[in-house]
Amino acid sequence: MKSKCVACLPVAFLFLLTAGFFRPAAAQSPTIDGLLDADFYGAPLAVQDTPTAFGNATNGHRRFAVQGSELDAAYARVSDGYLFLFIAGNLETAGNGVQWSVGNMNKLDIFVDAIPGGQNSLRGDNVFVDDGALGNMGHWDTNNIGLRFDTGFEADFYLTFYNRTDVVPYYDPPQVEAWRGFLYYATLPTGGGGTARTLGTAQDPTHTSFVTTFIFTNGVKMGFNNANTGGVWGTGDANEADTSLAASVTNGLELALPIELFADDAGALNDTIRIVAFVNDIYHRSMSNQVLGPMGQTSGGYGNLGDPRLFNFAEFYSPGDQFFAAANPYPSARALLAPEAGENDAATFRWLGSVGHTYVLQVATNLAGPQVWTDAGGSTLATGPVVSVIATNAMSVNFYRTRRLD
Ligand SMILES: [Ca+2]
Ligand SMILES: [Ca+2]
Ligand SMILES: [Ca+2]
Repeated sequence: MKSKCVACLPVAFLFLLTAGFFRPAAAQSPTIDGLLDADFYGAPLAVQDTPTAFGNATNGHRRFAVQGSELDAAYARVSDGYLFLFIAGNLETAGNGVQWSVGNMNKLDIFVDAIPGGQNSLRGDNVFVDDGALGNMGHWDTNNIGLRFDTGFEADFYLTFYNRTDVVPYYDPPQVEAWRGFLYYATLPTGGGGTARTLGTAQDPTHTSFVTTFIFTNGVKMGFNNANTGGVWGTGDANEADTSLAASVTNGLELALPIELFADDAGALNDTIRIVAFVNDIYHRSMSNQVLGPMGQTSGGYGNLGDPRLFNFAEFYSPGDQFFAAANPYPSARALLAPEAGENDAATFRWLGSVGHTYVLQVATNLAGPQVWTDAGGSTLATGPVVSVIATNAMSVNFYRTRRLD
């Protein structure tokens, strides 16, 4: 196969940056189902070392975790335009007392540091999301005493997830509890404000049939398996100090998040994406001791972290880093990926794009003089972060560029 040439042109939309090499195969992706793809994710980036003071669930249902939340391990990998995130553990489901206990509506809070700037201490004027989550964790006076992260961790983005039931009509019994999951997102600009989105509401077709992969807006996908009964024990359990099972948990929350969600306005991202995750209460006002990276609490000193506005991950009582880091191979959420060679002089061109927008690949045979660009195919709607277009007759003398049409 001849080497193909790809042009680098300052078009108003995207640049082609590569210079003529082909990748052998598409990057692998995990199945987004809430079960750990160990081969894909590799070793955990953080492992829990502290028993849960928010209760130890023992019922083992795929959706409903009764009376307990724990975060056992964190896995993350950036590939194919996504940040794939797997948080092993379980999150207490707030039932309605029909089939499932009323319980607590625990919430999983996730902060992401992926671009320069951001908030090392949460401001009080961030965007309203999930009934005021950020305001409840942010500054409450001029002394800057909102939730503080470890030194150097400046959060740029926020995600929160929780699960509960709705009571819905059925025939026998006449009412059942149907599971619901909610995922929200917000930006955390250095100067406050920001924007918020509901990424998705997860809902199974019936109370006995379960969706493997929830397809949300913005290209986000979610899998959730809440059946963990292993991992860390609860505080007060006879074997509470035994955290050796945390790394073996393979159930949890799995997210495929287009990296565009973590880019700046120009599409740029840091080469390392840092993440802190912890379990909070329904109002985001009372943090558990389930944090990744872990709190390192020792026997006799177990305890929840309390009001986030008064908590500081950089203090002596929070030793080590309460975050984990994933390498990011994409300098931009608009990056060109290496094209793939096909048969008969065809080539597949791939680039990162915005889900829901339409692109076209254009070709020119000569960059000297007046440039004539023609469409190398039809328009393509981005349904995921990687846009893929096959060009036929992709001669080595051709130059390609991509254009966003909307
Ligand atoms: Ca999986
Ligand atoms: Ca940052
Ligand atoms: Ca710390």
